[in-house]
Amino acid sequence: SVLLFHGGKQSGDKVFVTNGLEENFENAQKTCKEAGGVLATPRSAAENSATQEILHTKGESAKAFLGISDLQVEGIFRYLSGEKIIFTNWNLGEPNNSKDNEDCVEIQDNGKWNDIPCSLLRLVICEF
Ligand code: GN1
Ligand code: CA
Ligand code: CA
Repeated sequence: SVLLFHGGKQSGDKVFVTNGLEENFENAQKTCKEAGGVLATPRSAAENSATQEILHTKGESAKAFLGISDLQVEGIFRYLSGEKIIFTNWNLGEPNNSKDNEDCVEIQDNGKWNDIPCSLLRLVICEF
C-alpha cells in the first residue's frame, strides 16, 4: 500500500517516493501501479533532480528504473502512457542498446540516464 512509501520529494504537483526495494522493470511497474502511481517519469530538469535526490537517500551508486522504454519500437523511447519522451538526460554515448538488449532506462546517482536490460533489478521510485 501507499503506507510502504516514505521520504518523498516534491517537484511541482508531483511527489517521488521509493519503497526501498529493487525489482525488475515489469514488477517495478506493477508495484507503482498497485500503489496508485506510476514509475518515476521525470519530464524536466527539476523533476529529474527530485528523482536523483531519492537515490541519494539510498547511498552511493544507487540506480532506479524510470517509466520509459523502447520496448515497442527499438530506438524510440516512450513513457508508459505511450507518448514520446519530451525530456532526456542521457549519459554521454547513451542510449546504446548494448548487446541488442537494452530497452529500459535507469537513472544513476549523478542524475544521468542509461538504457539497460529490463530484467535487471533496480530501485523502485514511483511518482504520485
Ligand atoms: C555497461 O558493462 P558493459 O560495458 O557491457 C552498461 C551499458 C552501458 C555501458 C556504457 C548492464 O555495459 O548499459 O551502455 O556500460 N550495462 C549495464 O559503457 O549496466
Ligand atoms: Ca533498446
Ligand atoms: Ca546502455
